[in-house]
Amino acid sequence: MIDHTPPHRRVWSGLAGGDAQSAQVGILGVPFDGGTSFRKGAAFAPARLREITPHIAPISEEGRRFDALRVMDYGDVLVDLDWLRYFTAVRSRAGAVLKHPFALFLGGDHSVTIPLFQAFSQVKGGSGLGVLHIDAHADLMDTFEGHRWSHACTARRVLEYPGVSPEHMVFVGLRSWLPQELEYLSEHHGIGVHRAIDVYRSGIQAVAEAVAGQLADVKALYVTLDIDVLDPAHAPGTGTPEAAGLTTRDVLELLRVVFERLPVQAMDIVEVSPPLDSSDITSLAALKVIYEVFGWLHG
Ligand SMILES: [Mn+2]
Repeated sequence: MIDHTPPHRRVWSGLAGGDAQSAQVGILGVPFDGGTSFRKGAAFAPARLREITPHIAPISEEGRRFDALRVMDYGDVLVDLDWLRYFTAVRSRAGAVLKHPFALFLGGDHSVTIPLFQAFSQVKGGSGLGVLHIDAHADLMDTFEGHRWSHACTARRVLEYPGVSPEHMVFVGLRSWLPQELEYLSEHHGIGVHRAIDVYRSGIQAVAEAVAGQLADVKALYVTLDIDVLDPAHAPGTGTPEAAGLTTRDVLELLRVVFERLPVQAMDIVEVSPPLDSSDITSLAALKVIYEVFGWLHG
């Protein structure tokens, strides 16, 4: 049968395919939600996000076309019930994706950032790595519910990898805490913290400037975007929603500055839970961010 589907009606709006070597963006799905503490469903995100892409044109919100951008989708790391074996596979599969100038990872719950960042740290090597953690939660627990890989431990594990110093770790959007996280932050200085209330009071532009200033000398930046940083009005489909959050516009304006000024080489979007979503609002918010990032990468 001859396929008459026009390119923009294909997965990733026709941007995928072609020569793998020359693709500017590598994509990997990590459909795992075994690290959640409350409601699950993030394992369904990579499939749902891809499924919606044929309905989005490769044009930025400002009207810039990026249909010449090439992306290479490496599919998903299929779930394995052995957690250690799974994270080992994620780390290894992420290695190839990180060879592209930009790597995009689709979670999964936030625990998947643990092996993804480990791969980032191995591939990019040395020192001078930066992390921008955009989230309602700090994820700074040493262990949670008996495990060091809970999605409440992500940032704590990331800070243990070589190459990341506390002053190159910045949080934006925090508004929910556990006592041990506050203790950790009071004992470890240098980490950047911009709470949701700071964004509300100072405005996202001021916060974005502060973030870009603090991370100005990093060699390679990893952005981890937990969709629950958004107010539940903007992203209801997530496992641990927190009221009084950021708008999708806030996140776009923050990332616009970050992508303009800093060497972002990888980003993950985690905690989108399609079964908990309403009318795909949360998946569409994630895709809005992804497609604007595509536009910025294309220049
Ligand atoms: Mn979170």
